[in-house]
Amino acid sequence: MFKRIRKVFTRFIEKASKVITSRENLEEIIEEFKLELVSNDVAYEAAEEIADKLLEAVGKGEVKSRGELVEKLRLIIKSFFEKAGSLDIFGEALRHNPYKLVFLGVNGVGKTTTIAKLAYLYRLKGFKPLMVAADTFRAGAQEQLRLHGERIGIPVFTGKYGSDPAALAYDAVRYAENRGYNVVLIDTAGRMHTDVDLVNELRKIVRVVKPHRKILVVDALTGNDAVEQARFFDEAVGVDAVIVTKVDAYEQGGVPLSIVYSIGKPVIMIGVGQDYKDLKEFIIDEFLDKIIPEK
Ligand SMILES: Nc1nc2c(ncn2[C@@H]2O[C@H](COP(=O)(O)OP(=O)(O)OP(=O)(O)O)[C@@H](O)[C@H]2O)c(=O)[nH]1
Ligand SMILES: [Mg+2]
Repeated sequence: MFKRIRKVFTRFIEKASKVITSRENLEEIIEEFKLELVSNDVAYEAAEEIADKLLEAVGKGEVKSRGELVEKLRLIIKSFFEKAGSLDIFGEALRHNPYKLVFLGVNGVGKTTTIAKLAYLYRLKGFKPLMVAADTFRAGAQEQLRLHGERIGIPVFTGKYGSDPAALAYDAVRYAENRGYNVVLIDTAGRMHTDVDLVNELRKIVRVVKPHRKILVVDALTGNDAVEQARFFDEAVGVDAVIVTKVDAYEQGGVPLSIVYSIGKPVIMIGVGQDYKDLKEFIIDEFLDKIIPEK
């Protein structure tokens, strides 16, 4: 997990701390660092801001030792995450009844699996979740969610293939209201994000269901594409928070940072495996500990 970006930080800190007082070749070292960040999925603008802020801090004499360099790097990156704020989807669920979440994302990123993991987590925390298979498009999608539901013992609201997903989702919310479900997790069809029909369909679901939050799911392994998807969905439908999946197999490391930087919305959870328990809260300091070596 995040091994490659950690190497980039480690190498940079080694090199830069040797010349931090003389500043000899420091600009070149920072330039090289910037390019290495970019090649590990850090969005170019984010890498540039890291480099610029670092140079500025050195120029002002704020960074004179390895320890100060490490600290400054952490602060710069942490500020990106803090700007995006946070979202507590468990705390919010206590205040709405039912709490409605719609999940967005292109095909294969892990939406359906993530919904099952999250429903599992909600139940562990004492909620009564309902999963909704509003993917009436892809063959097998309804069964797939139902199978997850059977395995974890959480009900799934299904409908007919080819039927209107917005109408299905609307019915599901009414059903949840009548049966005392307090969290409704709505799965949607994943297709190419450039698909106009999909975007219209998602907009309609959002219009009809009025979800409290729209959660985008992206696959870390797709790198820059995940960042592009985030930009696209945020503009087309609006995104409140992001869940990054397949982080267990992801070494580059830049995706969470780039998404937060690019759309200014928080990453709230990460998928770290294929089990139902493999969904973890994203904690900024833990992420920083993983990518930046100690002082
Ligand atoms: N290793 C790993 N695999 C994951 C993770 N999340 C999902 N997967 C796998 O990714 C594959 C696709 O997951 P789905 O949940 O079907 O993806 P989807 O976005 O619903 O796909 P569509 O319905 O086709 O749009 C499955 O094999 C999952 O087990 C994760 O965090 N780690
Ligand atoms: Mg799915």
